[in-house]
Amino acid sequence: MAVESINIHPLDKHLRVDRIPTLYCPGCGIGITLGAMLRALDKRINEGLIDPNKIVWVGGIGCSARTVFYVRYDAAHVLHGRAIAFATGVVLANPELLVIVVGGDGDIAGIGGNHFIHAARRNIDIIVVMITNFVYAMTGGQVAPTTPRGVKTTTTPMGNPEPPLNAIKLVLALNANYAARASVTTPHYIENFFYKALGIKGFRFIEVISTCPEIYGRHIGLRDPVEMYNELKKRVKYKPKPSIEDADIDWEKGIIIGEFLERNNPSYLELLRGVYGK
Ligand SMILES: Cc1ncc(C[n+]2csc(CCOP(=O)(O)OP(=O)(O)O)c2C)c(N)n1
Repeated sequence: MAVESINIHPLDKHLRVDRIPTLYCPGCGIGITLGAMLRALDKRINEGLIDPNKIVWVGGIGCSARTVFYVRYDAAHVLHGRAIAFATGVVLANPELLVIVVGGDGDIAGIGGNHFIHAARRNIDIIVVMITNFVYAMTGGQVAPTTPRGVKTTTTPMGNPEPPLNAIKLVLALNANYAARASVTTPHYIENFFYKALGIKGFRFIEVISTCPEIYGRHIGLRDPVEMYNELKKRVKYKPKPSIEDADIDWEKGIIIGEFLERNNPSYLELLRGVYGK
């Protein structure tokens, strides 16, 4: 085998390999997430369902959002919290594009929360993958809207007094077409759900529960990458048809993953065409 072929990974064609190694910490789950997403995308491209020249990735600011920096596609690295707003503009300007947003729980559900709500309400034709690590990782571990109660972070040194926001429950209350949750300990579900989302119109949301030993793990006493991965793995349970109550995230009781919502409401582009008649 020629030396060059040994160094070619099957996903290299989707990646800006010149930008690798990434900035991610050892044990971070973001690479697992991106790998699973790219495997699903690869399948859809090979099936002829998606034109690789018509894909746009959009990320705000944060470790998770930075994935868009590594993909060999048109990509926009925009203001913190504004990825969904930017993605909405992209798809309205050119409805032929497949627009994928990747971001952290702070980016999507915190500072970008209003865009998130209204994109789901309007059923905007984008896919949003939110990587939940329960903290603002890139800036050093401040409390996020998803941080569980009681957890000590750099900005809640006495323990977080606030109840967390549940992004799946929020999406279920709105007009989106798809909502699923996976975990970096179950990459095949990330791949399956993203593959499914790639074949649906309207607003599609996937939450990926991630390990973050360097920042979140430090706060909860799981600083070791293997230990944090194994502790998360123990708690994650797949359920075929999870209910809205199953969406609760409780580290002690376990975290249910699965497809919480799948429907075929008219997407925003379809609603617009209905009004403009084209
Ligand atoms: C308008 C604005 N406010 C704050 C920041 C600082 N900032 C950068 S990333 C970030 C949070 C990152 O957390 P999250 O979105 O959850 O992503 P993660 O790094 O955890 O993947 C913050 C507050 C910024 N860049 N811009």
